Amino acid sequence: MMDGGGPAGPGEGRRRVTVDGVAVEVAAGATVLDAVRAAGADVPALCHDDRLAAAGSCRTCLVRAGGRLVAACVTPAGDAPVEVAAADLRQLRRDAVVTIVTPLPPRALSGDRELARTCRSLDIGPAAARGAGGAPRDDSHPYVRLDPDLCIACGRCVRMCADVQGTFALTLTGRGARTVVAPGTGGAWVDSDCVACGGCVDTCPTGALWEPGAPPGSAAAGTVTRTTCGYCGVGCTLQVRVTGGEVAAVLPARDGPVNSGHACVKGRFAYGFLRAPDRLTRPLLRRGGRLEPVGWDEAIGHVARAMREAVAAAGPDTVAAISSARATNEENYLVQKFMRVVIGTNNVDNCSRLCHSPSAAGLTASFGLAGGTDAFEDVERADCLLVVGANPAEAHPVAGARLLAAALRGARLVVADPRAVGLARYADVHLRPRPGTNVALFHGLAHVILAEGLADEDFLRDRTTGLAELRELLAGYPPRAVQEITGVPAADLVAAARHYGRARRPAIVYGLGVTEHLHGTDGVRALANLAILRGAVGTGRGAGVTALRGQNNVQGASDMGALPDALPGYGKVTDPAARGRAERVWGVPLPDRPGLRIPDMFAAARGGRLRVLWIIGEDVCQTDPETGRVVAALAACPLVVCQELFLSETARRADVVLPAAAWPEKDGTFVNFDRRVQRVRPALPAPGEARADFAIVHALAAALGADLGCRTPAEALAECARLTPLFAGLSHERLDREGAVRWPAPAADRPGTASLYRERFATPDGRAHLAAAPYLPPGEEPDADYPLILITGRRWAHYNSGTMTRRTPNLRLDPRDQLDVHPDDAARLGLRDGDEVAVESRHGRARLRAAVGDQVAPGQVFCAFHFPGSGVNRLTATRGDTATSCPEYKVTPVRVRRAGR
Ligand SMILES: Nc1nc2c(c(=O)[nH]1)N[C@H]1C(S)=C(S)[C@@H](COP(=O)(O)OP(=O)(O)OC[C@H]3O[C@@H](n4cnc5c(=O)[nH]c(N)nc54)[C@H](O)[C@@H]3O)O[C@H]1N2
Ligand SMILES: Nc1nc2c(c(=O)[nH]1)N[C@H]1C(S)=C(S)[C@@H](COP(=O)(O)OP(=O)(O)OC[C@H]3O[C@@H](n4cnc5c(=O)[nH]c(N)nc54)[C@H](O)[C@@H]3O)O[C@H]1N2
Ligand SMILES: [Mo]
Repeated sequence: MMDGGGPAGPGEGRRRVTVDGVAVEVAAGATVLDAVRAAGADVPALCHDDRLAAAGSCRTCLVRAGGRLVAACVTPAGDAPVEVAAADLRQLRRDAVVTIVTPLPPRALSGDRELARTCRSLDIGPAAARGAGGAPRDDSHPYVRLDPDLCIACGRCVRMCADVQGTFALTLTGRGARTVVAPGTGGAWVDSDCVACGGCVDTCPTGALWEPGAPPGSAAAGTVTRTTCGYCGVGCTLQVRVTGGEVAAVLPARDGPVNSGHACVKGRFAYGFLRAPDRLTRPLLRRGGRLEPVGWDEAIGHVARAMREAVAAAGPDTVAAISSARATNEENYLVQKFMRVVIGTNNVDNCSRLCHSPSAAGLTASFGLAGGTDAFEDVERADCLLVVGANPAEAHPVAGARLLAAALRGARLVVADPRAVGLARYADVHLRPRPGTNVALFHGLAHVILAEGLADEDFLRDRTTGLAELRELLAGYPPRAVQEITGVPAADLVAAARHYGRARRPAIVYGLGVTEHLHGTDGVRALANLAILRGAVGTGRGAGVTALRGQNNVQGASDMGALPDALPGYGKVTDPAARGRAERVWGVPLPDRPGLRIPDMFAAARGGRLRVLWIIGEDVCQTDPETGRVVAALAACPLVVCQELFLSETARRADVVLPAAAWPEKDGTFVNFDRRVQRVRPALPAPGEARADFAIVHALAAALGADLGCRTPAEALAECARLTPLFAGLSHERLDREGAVRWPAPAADRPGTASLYRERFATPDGRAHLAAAPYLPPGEEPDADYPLILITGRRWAHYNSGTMTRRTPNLRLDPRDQLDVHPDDAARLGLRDGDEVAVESRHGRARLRAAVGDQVAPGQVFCAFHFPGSGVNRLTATRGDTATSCPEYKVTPVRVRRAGR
């Protein structure tokens, strides 16, 4: 916050420094370089990047402070006056740059890179560069090119990789003036540990590292649009640069509230799908069994007619919609309003059903609201991180890198995951429970916390309920018993409980390894118990419980009421008061019976009770469980409408396909995993006749003679704000001004809420509720026929259905789905690395390639579901969480054999 300070001295926590006679104020802890820049003076600083700790190695930022010659980037700003412009200093800096430039070839000085600009500003001409060049370039990687001739060994790339990305893929090799960056593994860049976050490219001052879309020497032309990434729930702020109607580059915003100048292989590089040749650009209508291009009016008219007839013939509940967690808040708001107001049904759901619906249910029951309890900044400051059933190194790389950095700074790290995921390498304790046994594991941790007197008794007395019941239940979960159920050695369990229990500010971060189970909601609640026992939620003595939400707007889609039982802001459709609030704004009576959840929609279709199914941005035929039955449901439903970017597995089975705009083409907002509402802005137009989901919903309403109001996304968010206290203070105008606001945002003139529950919990009685749910086994156990447990999840280079990432050069980084098999199992099954394998479950079969390695435990296998050809979700079961129907994707007994035998 700015501080007026007063005339007498600098503001609190700030320092006053004179630079060449100009007085400037800098923050306490600032360097001389910060002061120089604040004064508008310019010195080169070729080994410096604000995102990194200062190195002070290149000597190009020499200035005088208090009469002494210092490197500005590593010298703390003190009271002494700073001299910059003096001729002798300029000469010293020039000499330092000339020394750096001398061994480089002359081309190093052309173009727009930091080194070339620096040379121009110091009147260093191309003749200063006397190197011959000629070292071989490395063009092996689709996104990162290395031209060693231009490397000045400043080490910025190496430090970005290590300190910001946490990957340690790069090193400096060679001697003296020939020292250059190289992959630490030796060999080609594409075979290295690089995860293509782009940090090295972004910081390189010379063009030694560059991305194919922006070669050194090219000027950064075009328009730049600031928006929010549309891949995962981290919510990175990106700058999209467009030239000639195409994306030329995507850079992470240095001031992005979540990412602070960092990105990952998806947000940063995987935009090629936007102009893929098979992008849908015209509506399609099935005629004589084939999908044929038609005009928008005909396509929309066809859908409207079918909806009208279905409602007239058999009532509004014969129509259902799956809204998209990839689409904006405003679009989700409009879809659910359409279903409730125009059709008159609550049959609307979103992908959260497959993902974090147990989080919404569990966190609401324990604490009162359906979001994570604390800000990610607070998680990063925790002194003990408990990372459970999440693989952020691959699924949320920007957050994962920050968690790793916190651990490397000294926070204790406990990882609970059956697999040796990326973070586990750095864990103080790695708990490897048998899949599906979380509830027992968490009860075991709670047992130790209580038994060793590590619980916060005052907090438990004053602000919680349920302790007596929990205490009684936990008596049955001593470490030995828990070892029996989970396979986790009792000593590890005790060690983990002590780390979490003794920390001053512990934090829990979790993912789908907690939710996608038969008892996922119980898992969330048992995990929340730990934070409650420790008083680490609602107190500032810890950063509570954070779910690493999945899709870019899965939090928002639910917040906006694209749920069969909840209105915008989570008021229940069964609650007359909540309905009344919406009815007053929307002007019609609303249906009061909860609608169908996604799996129930499919069951209704198979049973002949559904006439129109409208699927927006979800590839249910690939990503929902037991896809054979999903395909049957679509076949049984008289009209299936699919709103998509591509002819996905679902779209190609639809009767009407509506071409949609993608996130870089749209206007609106997303909500990220720590409840930040952030703006999404169009950087380029959608191709052909593709339209934003927002416009498509409006067109459909108009064809049914209805007007949904809210003509623009801004008006839609404004209307939502009028409807619900949680978002009352939100508007596009405010978000444009403030960047990001976290809900609850009760009023336009009050800040959003970073940490929840400081005064009271949002439960009816204002208390946190401990849950005493016993451990219950997963839905299926392995046996002699299906002896292995298949876990499914994510790989770093692809995103869910892969519809988008498979249409980018990410395909070269990961060309197919693989089945990870432990060496012991591979030996028993006679499998070698790279063998084609047939995988069978009690529900279906898939075909994959074996990857033998010990990331998985013996008796377990792992694969992703990013390629439709492998058919992974033919294996998984429809069965889901008893509270929310979230599928049990994480536990499927299978048998594996070499294919073709
Ligand atoms: N690259 C990439 N990033 C993504 C996505 C993607 O497809 N690709 N998808 C996005 C989406 S939609 C989501 S929801 C998130 C998901 O992000 P995550 O939740 O991190 O993803 P998963 O890999 O599905 O599962 C996490 C971990 O749960 C572990 N696990 C399985 N069973 C158990 C168990 O019984 N107990 C415990 N403790 N752990 C278990 C698995 O071994 C796995 O490592 O990622 C988002 N980000
Ligand atoms: N076996 C197994 N299966 C799983 C999981 C697992 O862990 N294991 N995880 C589950 C989870 S957590 C999730 S979230 C789901 C994800 O499953 P999906 O939601 O099906 O997957 P996505 O690839 O994220 O996106 C679906 C489609 O949305 C389209 N799309 C993208 N943006 C837009 C847009 O703005 N508008 C429109 N109309 N369409 C758009 C894309 O082209 C893509 O085809 O998968 C689930 N399936
Ligand atoms: Mo997800």
